[in-house]
Amino acid sequence: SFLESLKTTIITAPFSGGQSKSGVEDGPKYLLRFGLQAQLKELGWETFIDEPLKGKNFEDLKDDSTDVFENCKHPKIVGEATKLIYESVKLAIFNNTLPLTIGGDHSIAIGTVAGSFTKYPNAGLIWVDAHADINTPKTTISGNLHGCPVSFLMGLDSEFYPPELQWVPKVLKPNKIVYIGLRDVDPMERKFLQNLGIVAFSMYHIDKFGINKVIEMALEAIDPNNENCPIHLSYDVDAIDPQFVPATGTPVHGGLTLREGLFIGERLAETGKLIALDIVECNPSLGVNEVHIIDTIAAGAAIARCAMGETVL
Ligand code: 4U7
Ligand code: MN
Ligand code: MN
Ligand code: MN
Repeated sequence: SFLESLKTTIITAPFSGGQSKSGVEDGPKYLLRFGLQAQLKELGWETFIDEPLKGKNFEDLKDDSTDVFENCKHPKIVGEATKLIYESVKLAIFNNTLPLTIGGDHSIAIGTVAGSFTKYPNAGLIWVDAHADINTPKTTISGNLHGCPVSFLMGLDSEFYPPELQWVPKVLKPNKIVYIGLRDVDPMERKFLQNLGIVAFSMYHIDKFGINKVIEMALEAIDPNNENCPIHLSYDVDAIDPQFVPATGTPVHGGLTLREGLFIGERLAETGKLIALDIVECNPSLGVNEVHIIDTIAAGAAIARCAMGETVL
């Protein structure tokens, strides 16, 4: 195992500037209120909390109509928030703790992956999501940067980057990321996946092979020569079907069952290779009723617990 002992830093990332809906910044507060920290302690983890965005008011800055670059929305605040998260993840990981970053929208993964790969350059990234999040400032239609984190980490179309995001180290090679759960991929994103030969398992593959086999293939893809590569898991809760996880910004039907979603975590815990974990896109404001909110937050917390060693027996 890469960790000497069970120590985790819960990094709160209450940030919504990577997309237009408000409420996703409350994800961390709800996950903590739900008891995530105590649950991890129960599993034997010594827990620390870091709040890199404390005292910042990124919500108000979302109204700044000058914070645009081409059709990219809010590059200044995304650049500033992700840089702070990057520093926090680096600190946590160099202090031999597992950074568990709770979002917030998925743009924060610019910071988390840049941070973890700084310590572990040969790591593999498992991206669990309905979406590929590999648009670039040039290809994005929505202009929402939560649909772009992977491209920044790879340096795709880097001549089109807003100045505030030019600090991002290009740490990710196409053969070191694998997707699980895809079902809503934009045409230009599909081109990137094809041209770069990125391994991706869509819902079709999960139906065809089953989730266990898909994870085995995913692990093999990022570490074909069995070199004990560390793993960063970036988990967008919208990978799971909206019937289980309704309170999220970009829900897409036809997703993972809750059990499939949790099995991914359980199986990765079993490898002992996890070095960083992100849980993103829980948006309590988008629950139509209280049950929607509880289901979504409970699923987010359960993913974290499973990936961090919770077992039934
Ligand atoms: B998420 C989208 F067009 N591809 O770029 C885009 F479909 O972090 C969605 O996975 C992005 O939730 C979804 O806006 C980002 C869209
Ligand atoms: Mn998504
Ligand atoms: Mn995502
Ligand atoms: Mn989303």
